[in-house]
Amino acid sequence: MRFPKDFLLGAASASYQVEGGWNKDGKGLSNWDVFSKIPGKTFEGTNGDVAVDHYHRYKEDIGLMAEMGLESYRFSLSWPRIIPDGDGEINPKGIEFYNNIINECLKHGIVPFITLYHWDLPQTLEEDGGWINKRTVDAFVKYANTCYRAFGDRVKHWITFNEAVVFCDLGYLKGAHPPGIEGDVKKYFQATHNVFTAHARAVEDYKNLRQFGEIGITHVFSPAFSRDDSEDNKLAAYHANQYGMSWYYDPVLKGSYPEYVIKDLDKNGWTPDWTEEELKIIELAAPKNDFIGLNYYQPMRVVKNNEAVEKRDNSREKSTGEPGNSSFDGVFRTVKMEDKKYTKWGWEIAPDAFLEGLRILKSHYGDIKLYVTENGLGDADPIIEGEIVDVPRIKYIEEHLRAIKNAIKEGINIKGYYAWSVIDLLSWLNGFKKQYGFIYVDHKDNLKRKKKLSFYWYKKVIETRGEEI
Ligand code: BGP
Repeated sequence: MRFPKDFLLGAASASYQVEGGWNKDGKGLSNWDVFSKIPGKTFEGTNGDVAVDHYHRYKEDIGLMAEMGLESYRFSLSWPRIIPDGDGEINPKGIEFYNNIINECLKHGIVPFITLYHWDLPQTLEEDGGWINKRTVDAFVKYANTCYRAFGDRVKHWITFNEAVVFCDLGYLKGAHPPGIEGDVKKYFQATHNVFTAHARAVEDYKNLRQFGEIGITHVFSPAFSRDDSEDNKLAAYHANQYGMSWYYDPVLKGSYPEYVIKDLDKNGWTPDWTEEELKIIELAAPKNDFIGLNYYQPMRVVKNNEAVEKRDNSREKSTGEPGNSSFDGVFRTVKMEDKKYTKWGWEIAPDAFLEGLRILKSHYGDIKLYVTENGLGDADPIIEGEIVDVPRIKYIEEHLRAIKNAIKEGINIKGYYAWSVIDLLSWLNGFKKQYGFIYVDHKDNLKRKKKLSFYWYKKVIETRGEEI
């Protein structure tokens, strides 16, 4: 079987992780420009000031994507590059930069797939309360509208937010992302609700403009499975899925929040400050979503937690995705299992759990269109005689593409795959050591680009539309 003709084979990046040019041409400060410079927050103090200098080398990079045969490039826009103070004047140089990127993609026949928000918030908004403050919701809707109007003639695929669970959880519960707040459950739920409201309003607005493209949101896809058959652990997994999946997928796809979580929030005094009007907006926008983007790296293996919550470790090491910590409410714990495989950074490699998760998703939400907007292997790539022989990455992507093929055969509506990442880039908390790309960047030699083995492999996959997988 080949991937269907309308299935896009692509790869992804995000502004802060590749661009650099942090203070170039009128760009405003982002929360990450500030946060990454607080000692101890990132691996060896790495930051995105230069990143991989995509800001200056985008032509070369998109040229390489074209050579690889990439059909679509998912990238994000830096909000403070476009509206430096969040909701004030538009920066023409910011618009020009993204026009250049989009036009360069189109010149090579690469479909641009835009993420509006991949975590770099204008610092002015962060200082005014960030996602807790409803000013940020209004500001986002204005920013999104600016982007539709500037680029919507050529861009027909829009993602509003990337992984709300990650920037809200790490931002307000673990303190590992901006604004660096630890353990504030009330703020965490407020931030998520404000994001869903912003998303819903941005979807409405897009549809009202009648640009005839598609719009959706990208969520982490990390279904929880009980470690074993014990009733306690199965309940723990149910709880994990309610909080980690339903809380995020329901408002977008069903237009309402899951009862199970709402009851808990009520009981604990965590209910967000929401208005009837906002809840209505969320409800009305839900059927207008064209797709949902899934970022799949690993599932969760879950057991009931019996330790005191105070013991929760929120250090940077514990915030980088490796299992082994209790949930914020102390109900469950994620665990490593002896019979599973893990990456060097401790993330489980489980293409079978991906397929299983997709089946569950379909049973909950029906035939909604899906894009896999991220999936890939973070590794320290082997270099042999100057060649980057990233065989484990090839194997990883191949296994996941196979799972997707099987899902398509079962009638699951997946329309594209975006490997994370197109090029080696800055890992938020892990510096440049944890590589994901098809294109290597030499930090010892002037950020020179080099094609990895996976580059040639993915080129062939695209050429043959995955026939050999
Ligand atoms: C996702 C983010 C990406 C990317 C990826 C890999 O959560 O959307 O931006 O960073 O994870 O994560 P890491 O770099 O921590 O390995």
